[in-house]
Amino acid sequence: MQLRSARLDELELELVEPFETSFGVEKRRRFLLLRLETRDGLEGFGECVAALDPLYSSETVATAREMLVHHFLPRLFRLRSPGPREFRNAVAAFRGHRMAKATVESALLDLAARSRGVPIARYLGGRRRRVEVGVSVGIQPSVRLLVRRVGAYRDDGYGRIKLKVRPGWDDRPVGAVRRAFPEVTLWVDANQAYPSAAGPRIRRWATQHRVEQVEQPFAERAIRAHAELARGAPFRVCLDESIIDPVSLEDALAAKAITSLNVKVGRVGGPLTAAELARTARRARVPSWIGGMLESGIGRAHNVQLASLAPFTLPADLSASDRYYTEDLIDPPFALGPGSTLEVPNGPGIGVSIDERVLRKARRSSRTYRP
Ligand code: OSB
Ligand code: MG
Repeated sequence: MQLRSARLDELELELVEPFETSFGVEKRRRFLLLRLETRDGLEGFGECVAALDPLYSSETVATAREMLVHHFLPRLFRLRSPGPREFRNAVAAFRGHRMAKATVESALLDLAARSRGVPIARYLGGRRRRVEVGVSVGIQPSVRLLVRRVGAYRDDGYGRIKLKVRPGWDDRPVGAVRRAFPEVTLWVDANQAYPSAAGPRIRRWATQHRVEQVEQPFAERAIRAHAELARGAPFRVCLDESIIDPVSLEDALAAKAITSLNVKVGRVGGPLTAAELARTARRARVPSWIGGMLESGIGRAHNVQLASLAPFTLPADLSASDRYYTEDLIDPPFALGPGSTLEVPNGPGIGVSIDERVLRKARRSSRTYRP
């Protein structure tokens, strides 16, 4: 396989409604899309999950572009056989910038699967034809609107609800949702918003409202605080931002600070590492699931393919296209199926077709690079 070009588009998509977390409100997503083209006309896509502002992580659209253009694409163009493993090895010495690295590795994985004519799921050994999913519900203007929002998602068919929480938006809204929906599977995600000393209070309301999983309540490096919360808790303690590579996972496992692993391809530097981390967690009897970053259908198709792998046993943060965007970049869009599932697309590579019309409308800039 020989590369002909790498096109880097900057896109903007309007969210159907603002998504508020402990770190900010997002009304639209601005992101990079990498399209690799081979000499024989195959195309592979990689969506970069870095946002405009360094709030979820230190990477941004601008830092990702800088790394891609000046470091990662030049390394890619020097590979004799450009595959996901070869690329991962070629950039292993570069520190950080995992979201930018993951963009290239994902596009190469798409190409590798397409060149064999199989979906990524089959290429990696994934067996599931549908993956179980849930929905992540942002902080709302009021408790009443939150209960209404959750009710609408329940009516759509989502079986597992994840509520974004932060100090001041926890006990009361979570309790109201629990009372309105006594049987729903409830998770919460704080994106590091609590001081380590808040553990006992979190434990009290999470237990009282039968929360099944508490995700990243404390700072990325607060491994001891997460371990204290997990000890004897009637809920799982899930780590998201804390787990960025195999070493951080090994340390969290050894410290008993993690009882559920949120795997995001961008956060860990690529799909190969993402799959490896889930296998490591499974050996320690810690379940994994695929997290989301409000991806377009392209990034989501990558995630759905990966979620078909055996170690991903908990419902993913991957929802139907209409939960995120009025017009998605793929055709047909993702729709929620029976039992709160998304179908694993079975075309080659990511398995879905790009809607070039929507993509053109979303495009804010475009540059093409050649070997
Ligand atoms: O922490 O899981 C998170 C979105 C942006 C940044 C961080 C997170 C999220 C989500 C969205 O929860 C989940 C989704 O894409 O459906
Ligand atoms: Mg999270």
